Amino acid sequence: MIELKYGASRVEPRQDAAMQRFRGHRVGQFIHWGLYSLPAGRWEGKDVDFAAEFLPRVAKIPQQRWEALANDFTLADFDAGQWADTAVALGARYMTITTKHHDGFCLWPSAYTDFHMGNTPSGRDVLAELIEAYEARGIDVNFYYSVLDWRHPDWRFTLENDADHTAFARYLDFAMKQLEELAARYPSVKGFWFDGTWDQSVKANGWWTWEVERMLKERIPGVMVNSRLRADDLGARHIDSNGLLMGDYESGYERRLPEPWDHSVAARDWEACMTIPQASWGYHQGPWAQSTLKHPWDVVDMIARCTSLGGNFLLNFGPRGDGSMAPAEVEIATRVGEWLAVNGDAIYGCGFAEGWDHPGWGYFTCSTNGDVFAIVTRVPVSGRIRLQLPAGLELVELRLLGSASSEQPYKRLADSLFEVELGAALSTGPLVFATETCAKAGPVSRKEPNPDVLD
Ligand code: JFZ
Repeated sequence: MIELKYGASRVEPRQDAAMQRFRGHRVGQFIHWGLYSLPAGRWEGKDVDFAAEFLPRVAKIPQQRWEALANDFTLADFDAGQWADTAVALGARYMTITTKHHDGFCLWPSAYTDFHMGNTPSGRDVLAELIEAYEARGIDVNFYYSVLDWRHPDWRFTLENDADHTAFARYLDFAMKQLEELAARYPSVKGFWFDGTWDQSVKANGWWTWEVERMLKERIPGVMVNSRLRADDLGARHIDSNGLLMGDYESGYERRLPEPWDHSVAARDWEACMTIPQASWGYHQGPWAQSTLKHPWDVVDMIARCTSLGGNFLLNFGPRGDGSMAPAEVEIATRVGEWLAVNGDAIYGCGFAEGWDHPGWGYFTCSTNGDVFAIVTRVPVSGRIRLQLPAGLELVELRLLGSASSEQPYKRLADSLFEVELGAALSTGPLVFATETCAKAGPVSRKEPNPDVLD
């Protein structure tokens, strides 16, 4: 073990009530909203086929012209209740909103900059409105905060000389004050999701990331902090130089998920975040983004995969510049949420099913009571799946969630191998079977198929 002052603060995952609540959520709504939502990937009549929130950099927009967008951020169609309804429709249990993205614009009236929502025509405190609307519906709110800041004069990507060190020390002080401000103004926030911490300047100041985590936890008991905030004494990020997770959950999975058979990830808490279009977080109006929207069943597959490996899934929404949600995203949220309304027993509060080998046709998940669910997202061309039970278990019943008939026909192929005919139910999307099993009586033996259970 290397002696670290600013490494991980624990060896084992957190088990307090706030952590268990977060872990049980499994489905969250990410929201990227800011000035970039107004041009939405188009500048001077031309589509810029890159993530919409990167527009000022990619299109090299002069700073003054970017800042002038604040005058057009009128919130004509912004209704926090409607956003929260979208989260309810999705079946999300938490929401994470960009309080400040890389362009430095703040969604709250910060005392430490003029570049904020309070100086836009409406002057509304949208974070307060959102917290009220989401919490009224029982949905936790978390804050995304970009440490990287393209606008602040003291931001540095690298620290090359004394002047850089002095400026960047001022920057870290500014960001700390903003975070103290957010914690003081919105004390019911459940977590902070840090971003923009990958530059050498931040890695050289691991102490600051440690100090931010400590400060937030002191002020907001139970608060969650993602691993992306953190760097240790030696500049190692997410995982410290001793191999231990920093922060409360690992947040490195972005627009990619762990391999479905990689059970090793279940040893830690983690969260994956995902865009609805191929690659834009902010709303992008062009065909580059709009022709790549994911199908709701693809989203269900990802939710099931994350749950089966003990992780949360944070699905991103990019509301438009006028404050309205994009209808195509609301539609996808609704379809996913309808599936969760029927099949949520296999997702919420569930995790890795120990002993159940990854099946090619989908995933196994396990509730805290030990109930195991089989989620079928990749249907074999035969229309049948093979269900392999862990050694020592006997199948008592298979129940299709959302189905009127209480039992699903299956037949035994070998001792603990069963075949299930999926049949007509398939047309309704990914199927979920609740399995009921019991321990086999006597020593585990390889029996011949029992003719009584064959159809
Ligand atoms: C960052 C942002 O740049 C982006 O705009 C968005 O907010 C997203 C959630 O986070 O983008 C990243 C961050 C990390 C990786 C890739 C893109 N990564 O670790 O591979």
